[in-house]
Amino acid sequence: MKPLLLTAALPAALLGACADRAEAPERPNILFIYADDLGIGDLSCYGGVIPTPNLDRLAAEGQRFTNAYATSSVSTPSRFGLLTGMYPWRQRNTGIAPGNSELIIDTACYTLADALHGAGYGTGAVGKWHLGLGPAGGTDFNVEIRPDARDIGFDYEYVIPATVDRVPCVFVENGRVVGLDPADPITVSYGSKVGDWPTGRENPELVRMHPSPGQGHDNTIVNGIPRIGFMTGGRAALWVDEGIADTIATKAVRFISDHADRPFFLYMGTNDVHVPRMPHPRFAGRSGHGSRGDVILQLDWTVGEVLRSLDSLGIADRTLVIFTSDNGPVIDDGYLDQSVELLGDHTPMGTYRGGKYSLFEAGTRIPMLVRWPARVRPGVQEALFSQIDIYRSLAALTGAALPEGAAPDSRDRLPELLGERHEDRAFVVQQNVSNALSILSEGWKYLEPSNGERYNALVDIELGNSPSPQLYDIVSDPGERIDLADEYPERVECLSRWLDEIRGGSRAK
Ligand code: NG6
Ligand code: CA
Repeated sequence: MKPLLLTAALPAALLGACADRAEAPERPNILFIYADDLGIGDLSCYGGVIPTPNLDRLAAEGQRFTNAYATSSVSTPSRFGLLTGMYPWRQRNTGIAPGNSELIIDTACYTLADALHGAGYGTGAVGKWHLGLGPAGGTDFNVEIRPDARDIGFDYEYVIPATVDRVPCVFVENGRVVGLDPADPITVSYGSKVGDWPTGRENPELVRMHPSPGQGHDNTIVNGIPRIGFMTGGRAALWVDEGIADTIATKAVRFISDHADRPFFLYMGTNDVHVPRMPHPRFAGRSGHGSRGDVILQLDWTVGEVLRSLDSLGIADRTLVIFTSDNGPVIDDGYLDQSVELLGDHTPMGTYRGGKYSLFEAGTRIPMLVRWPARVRPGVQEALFSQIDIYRSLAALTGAALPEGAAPDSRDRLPELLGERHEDRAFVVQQNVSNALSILSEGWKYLEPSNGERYNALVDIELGNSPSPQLYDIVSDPGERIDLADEYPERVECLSRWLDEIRGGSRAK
C-alpha cells in the first residue's frame, strides 16, 4: 500500500520508472556467463587494479555478490553442479575431464537447460564446455558426436570440448567439428603419442610458450603451444588461440540476436582467464600485468560485446545477466607466461587463502554479478550464496516445472539472486581438487580431514588439506589463519556430522 500513498508526490518521470518496474516481464532472457579461473580480486569492481569497465558497469547496474561460492575449486565439477543442481561429488567421474571424455551428465538427468527449454526458452551453449561429449569409451571427433549438449537440454551448441590447454584444439558446433576436412581425420589420445606431430617434450625448440616444469603441458604442439594430450589430424579445423575470445563473442552475439524475439537462455563459457593465455594482439601487453592481466582485459571486452548487443537489440531491460566464475584464480597453471613475474600489485585472490584447486576460500569464493534492469535494483549482495542454487532459482523465476528428483541439492533462492532479500543460505558446501569437502554455516567453516597434499608447489597454492579437522571463524578471520578446531571441539563435531548428513542426503534438501 505504501507506494500508492506515495505516488501523488512523485514526479512523472519517476512514476514512469516505477510503472516499468512493476510491469517487469516475469520471464526475462537469461544470459549466464561463466568466466574461467577468475578470482574474487580480479575485477576492478572488487578492488582489482586492472580496469574492467564493462564488468564494473554490470556491477553498478546490478547486484555485486561478496559471499557467493562455486561448488568446487576446479571447472568440471562446478559446471556439473550448476547445470544439474546436484553436488558433483555425488557422482563419480566428475573430476577435471580430458578432451576426449564422454558426456558426464546422464542424458536422463533433467538439467537446468532442460528446465528452461521446457519453460519455452531457446537454449544455447557457447564457449568452454568441459563436461565431455559423446559416448563412454572416448569421443570420435570425425562423426556427428552424440550425446552432446543437445541431449541435455540445449537447442544449440558451439563449444570448446574441454580446456584450451587440452587437445583436440577444435570447436564443436551441434556435434560436428567446425571446419573438419574428412580427408584429414582427428585422432586424440590421453595415453601415448598418436601421429607424428611434434611434442613439447621432444621438440622444445618449436614452442613459442614454454610449459612450466613438471606440470605436463608438454604433449602435442598446436599453434606453437604444447598441450595436455596428443592429437593428430584436423589441421583445417584447428582454432587460432588469439582468436578464441573473438569467436566466442561472435557466436554468443549471434545466438542472442537470433533469439531477440523469444525468451532465451544462453550458457556462455569464456576461455579467459584460463591457460594458455594468448590474448589477441589488441590486448597483448596492454594490462602491464603480464598475459594473465591481458586476458582479464580481453574477458572484459567480451562481456562488453554481449552487453552492447543487448543494448542495440533493445532487450537489455528484459535480460537477466549472471556473470560469475567456475573456480578461483591461479597464477602459474602450466605455462611460463610471465604472469607470476608481472603480477605486481594485482591480487587475484583478494585477501583470501588458497586459490584454484583449494578448499580454502580463494578456491571457491568467486565474483558474481547479477543485472536485470527491469527488476534488479543496484546494490551489494552480502548474503551467503551458492551456485548450486542457480538452477532452482531460475526454475522458480521462469515457472519451469521440475520432475521428481531433479536438482536434488538446489534450493530456490530467487530473492537472494535478484538482491531482494539478504538471508544467508543455511550452509554452503565446498569441494577441492582432492575431493575433500568443507561446510560453511553461520560464519564457521569446517574443513574435513584429508590426506591430500597440503601444498601444491607447482602452482604455489595451499590446497586446504590436512589430516586433522580444521575450523575457521570466517567472519573475524576471513583469511583462514587461525585454526580453532582444538578450541571448539563441539562445533567441529556438529559441523562434521552435518556434512555427513548432507553427504548421505538426509538433510540436504
Ligand atoms: C590441471 C592442469 C591445469 C588446468 C586444470 C584444469 C596439470 C598439471 N594442470 O590438471 O593446467 O588445465 O587441470 O583447469 O595438468 S579447469 O579450470 O578447467 O579445472
Ligand atoms: Ca576453471
